[in-house]
Amino acid sequence: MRIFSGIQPTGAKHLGNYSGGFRQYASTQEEGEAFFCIVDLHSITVDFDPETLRRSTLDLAAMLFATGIDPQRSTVFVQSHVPANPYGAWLLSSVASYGQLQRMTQFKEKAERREFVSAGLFTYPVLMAADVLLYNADLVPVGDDQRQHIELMRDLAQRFNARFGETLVVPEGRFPAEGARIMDLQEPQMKMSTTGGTPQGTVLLLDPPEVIRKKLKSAVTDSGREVRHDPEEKPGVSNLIEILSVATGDSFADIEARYDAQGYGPFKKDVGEAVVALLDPIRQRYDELRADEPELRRLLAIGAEKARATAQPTLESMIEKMGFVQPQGVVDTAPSP
Ligand code: AQP
Repeated sequence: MRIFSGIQPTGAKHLGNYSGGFRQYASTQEEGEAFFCIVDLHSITVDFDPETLRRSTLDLAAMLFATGIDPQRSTVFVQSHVPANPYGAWLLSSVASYGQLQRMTQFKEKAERREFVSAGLFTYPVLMAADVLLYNADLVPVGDDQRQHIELMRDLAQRFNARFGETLVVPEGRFPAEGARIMDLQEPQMKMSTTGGTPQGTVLLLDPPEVIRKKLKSAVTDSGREVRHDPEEKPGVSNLIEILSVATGDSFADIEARYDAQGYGPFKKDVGEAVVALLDPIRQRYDELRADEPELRRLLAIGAEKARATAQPTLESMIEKMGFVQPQGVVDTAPSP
């Protein structure tokens, strides 16, 4: 089985990214041949700073390895190192409709929040589709916020195949049973997010333990004292139950039973400690890995080579089926005497 997922080197990664992204990458890599892509071309669809992008691309590589991706087993690469990806996106844009892209909720939400809405932000899901489809991926581990984009890429693959002949594998999304959508601790109606969340409500993977404890302690809870998973009635408490479940592996029922009638104070304290216990070793591994930049670059170069070799045949097949003429014969490029 082929597994593919991408993650943006935008901003500091948070507990939601861990739950829907990193955690799933580490577990799904056991199930087949996995590719994890640092999608830097996606990062330029919103306001960005080139120097920060350079730095955070390597930060993210270190975080992927720190959260358990094994470079011997899986391929980690940077999207811009593989020109086939944006090339494939252009080809796929011929089967993506304007109306369909307009309906993407992530686009609508992000567009609403900014004055300058780049064309890239609009066509982003087509690039995401190319990322996955060029690698013939069967499985795409992602968080809940990516459901619509997964549906779109499945649609594009099917439409391409119907129009030009069987070429692309139609992938399936894999969403975690718990923690598929971690919410902001201060505004639990909103997902925890890099660009749209509150600073106090967003637990960063590199936050020091005392900051994590403080953020969890001041998390918004709901009326009553009951620790019960009910996202409609109790969004704040339900989110904390999900977080505790992600951090410890305990079921919702076990958590509910344990804190029954104890009230929110001890519960929030334990969630804070569980998140510290989860993230502390990750932060330490991250610090070690991030300090060795030549090694990170070496691993990314190996990843890029494997990724190029995997994506190229699919791209060539798309090019061929779409009727583009390929150059033939030997072109003499030697300078004249
Ligand atoms: N709150 C979340 N709960 C669970 N999973 C989440 N993911 C993101 N937020 C949550 C998952 O993290 C993976 C990598 O996401 P990304 O960094 O590439 O960007 P994103 O999905 O746009 O999420 P962000 O980090 O919050 O950024 P913005 O603010 O730009 O929306 C994905 O699998 C995603 O589902």
